[in-house]
Amino acid sequence: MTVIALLIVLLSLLGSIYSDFVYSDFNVTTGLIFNGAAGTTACWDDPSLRYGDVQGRADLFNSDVIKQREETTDAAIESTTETHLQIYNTEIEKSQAGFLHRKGTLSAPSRCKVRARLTPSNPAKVGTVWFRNKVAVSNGFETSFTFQITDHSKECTLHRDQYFTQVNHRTCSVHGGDGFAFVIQYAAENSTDIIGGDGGQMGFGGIPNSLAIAFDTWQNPGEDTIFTDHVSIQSRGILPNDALEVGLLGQPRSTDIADGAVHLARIVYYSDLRAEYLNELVASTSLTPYLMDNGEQKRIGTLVVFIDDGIAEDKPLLTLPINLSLLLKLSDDKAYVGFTSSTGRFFEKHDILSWHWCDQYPCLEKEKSTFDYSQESKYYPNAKFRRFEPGAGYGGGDNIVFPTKNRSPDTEAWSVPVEHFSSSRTHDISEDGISQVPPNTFY
Ligand SMILES: [Ca+2]
Repeated sequence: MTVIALLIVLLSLLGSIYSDFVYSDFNVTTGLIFNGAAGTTACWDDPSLRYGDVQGRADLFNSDVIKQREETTDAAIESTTETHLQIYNTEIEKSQAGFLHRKGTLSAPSRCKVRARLTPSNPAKVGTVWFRNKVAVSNGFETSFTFQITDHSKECTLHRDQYFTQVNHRTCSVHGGDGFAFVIQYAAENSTDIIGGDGGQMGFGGIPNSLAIAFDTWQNPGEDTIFTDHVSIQSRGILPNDALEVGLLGQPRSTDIADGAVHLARIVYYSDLRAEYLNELVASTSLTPYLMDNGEQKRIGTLVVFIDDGIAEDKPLLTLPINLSLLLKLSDDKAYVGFTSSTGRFFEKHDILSWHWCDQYPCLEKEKSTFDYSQESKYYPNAKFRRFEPGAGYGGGDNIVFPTKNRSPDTEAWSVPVEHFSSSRTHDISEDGISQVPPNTFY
């Protein structure tokens, strides 16, 4: 047995130092903590799915019209904001499209596999979802997730003369905000209830000792340098994070985020410098303090963000050389990971459809190119999918042995309680979490 083979055996025996989990959907939320406006949704109101108070929390749809009025010496302007319906796309795009209008937006699907909805389509909401246990980050990790942004707000403006007698013109712009982020934070021990600021802060601004990979859908005037949807990396080290220019590390990169399509993102942190990705380098002088080794074991690493086709092609959207062990002050190299999002004056639904986390390299090498967009979240073949069989057992049948409080559409929850995790996962589930039927929802 070679030294390397021996090392691999030893590492596999020490498997409990690693974390590896997959949520192929969010029907079961064991291990997750939902805060603020965040919740799970099946995209329709199904009472049989209500096994926790986070289910349906973020389904809100802003049908109330928010009115604003401005008057100048020669004109009166009335604007209204509400959730846009896809059926009116053509009408707006033909004759009324105004400044900032985003073409071809989608309404949320009317049915879906249970997903995590970070914000509803409502103004000034903030939601966060954290994995309840700390996971190892500074020695390298990989995470993939699918997301979809729908139900944008629409602002329509009516321009009249100052006496309100004559309509000069009317314009409408469909464009929601503000975006969401994948966030690594160790604000404090057990800081899995933390929520950042709303609006342009995307739910992580204000969280200290954090790093965010932000998927920004709204250009904040004077702050965001890119006019279109973009991805940026935001951190102020141990200081409270900022989602605007103050917290920007490197340069943002433009990519479609809020066009209504399902997108797949993959974020990898290598614990060394990866020369093959340095063409996509976005470093700037703000990084200088973190561009160094921190002793023999903590060398400068490479944070790489891929999206959609770039994953299969191994072409990053952006690459940032950084030493996480210098940037963040962690406990045993571990931090909390999860998603944050917020809305402001304009709003949209920010949904995470699936999520895989791995800090044991190699992770998804085999699977990374098999994502099926028509199936949305089936990018991880090792994940076992739950199925719904009404009338056959728990959640649908006439078996009264099982408690009704935690009703779930899953019919085999008691026999395979951890099936939503990858087959290699053996830890990080609380003792009572494994034995409960179905597994407990932490929130
Ligand atoms: Ca922004």
